[in-house]
Amino acid sequence: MKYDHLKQQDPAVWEIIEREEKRQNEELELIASENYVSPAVLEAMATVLTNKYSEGYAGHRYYGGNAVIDEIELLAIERAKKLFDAEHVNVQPLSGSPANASVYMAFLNPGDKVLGLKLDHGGHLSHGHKVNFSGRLYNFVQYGVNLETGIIDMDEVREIALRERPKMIVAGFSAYSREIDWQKFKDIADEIGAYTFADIAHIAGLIAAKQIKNPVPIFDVVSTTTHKTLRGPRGAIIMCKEKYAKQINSAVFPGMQGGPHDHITAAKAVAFGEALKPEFIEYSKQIIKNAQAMAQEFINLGYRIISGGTDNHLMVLDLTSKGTVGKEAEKALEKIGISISRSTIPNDPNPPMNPSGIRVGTPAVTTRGMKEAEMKLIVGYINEALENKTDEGKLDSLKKQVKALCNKFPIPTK
Ligand code: DSN
Repeated sequence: MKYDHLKQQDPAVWEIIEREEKRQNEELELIASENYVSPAVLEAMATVLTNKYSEGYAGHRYYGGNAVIDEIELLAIERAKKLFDAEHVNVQPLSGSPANASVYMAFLNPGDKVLGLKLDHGGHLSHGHKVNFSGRLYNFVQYGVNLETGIIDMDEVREIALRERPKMIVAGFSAYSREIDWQKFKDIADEIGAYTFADIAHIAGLIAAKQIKNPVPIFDVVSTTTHKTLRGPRGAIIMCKEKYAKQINSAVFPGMQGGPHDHITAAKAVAFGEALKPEFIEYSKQIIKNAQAMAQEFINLGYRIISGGTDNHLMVLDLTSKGTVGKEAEKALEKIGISISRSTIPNDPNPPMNPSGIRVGTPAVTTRGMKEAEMKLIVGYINEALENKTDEGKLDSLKKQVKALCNKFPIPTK
């Protein structure tokens, strides 16, 4: 990108951004929650819409001059409704955790009981971890995956739900590679009269492209970030049944947030427009094919994948049998130009800062146009780096190979 004014006025900031752009171009992004937005999404984010305050909703703002902003917000809503088959959409949440905080605020009182997936089994901090606002404000009880299969044990979910009788059940994850049985969650919730809340942040793009089942028509409320598989700007949306529209809107504003970020709303609209195109379906199919090819190659090389494979864009690798841990692996891979995130494995004996596993995902490399053959190469680089993590010469040569691969698959700029 050209940032002419920035370069001239503030070379210090410009130079840092240039270096990050270079890093992104020359390195491989395997962090499952990251992606590369299109130039159109980037352009929408850098517009004069950032100048506006628009607390409230279309037609009912607390500031004047919002007629044009109303149009962009309504367009984003209309596209999101179409994409997810949603009755009501709020496009104002600033990011995933504030979106989830708004959902809890809309349906719960502090102290209410909620059932969510444990963090070290693939859940998210905002699904009830004790250090997070969710675990501090609400009384979370947690379910996990079966330790043998690595798959969510729906019998256990039901057993806990019947015993604890939570007011809300949360389904969704940050590090889980299998399809979720939304209907089963709904059936369990119906048995006890609980609200159903799905956090589809990771898989929203795959759902929009109809490659993974959609909880929106089934669940009471669904949140998602917009920047992961959905490939939009950093932000979030909340979708719900029409009957909950008012309480969701009030929870987002004035409950949780002030003015929405209108430039980001515009970029969300652009991303939703892109996701409505047939090419996005092909992209999403390839994300999954790439993840499955990657998983198979890891298995071929003797890695244990939690749940034994993947149905989506990510997988969690247990590095125990490879004699290493998350932090060490992250460092070695950083040296060869591959970014991954450390990840806990179910019932991890190691602490979250240095857990036993890593999480890898394919949304970003798929955006670059890479396919199954490249996934095999990448797994080979990862394996060699982990097996030679103290051999600087070897790591250096791998770094060159990673860079050469990146040069063959530039980040799309058109
Ligand atoms: N930080 C995101 C992830 O990596 O999954 C979730 O918030």
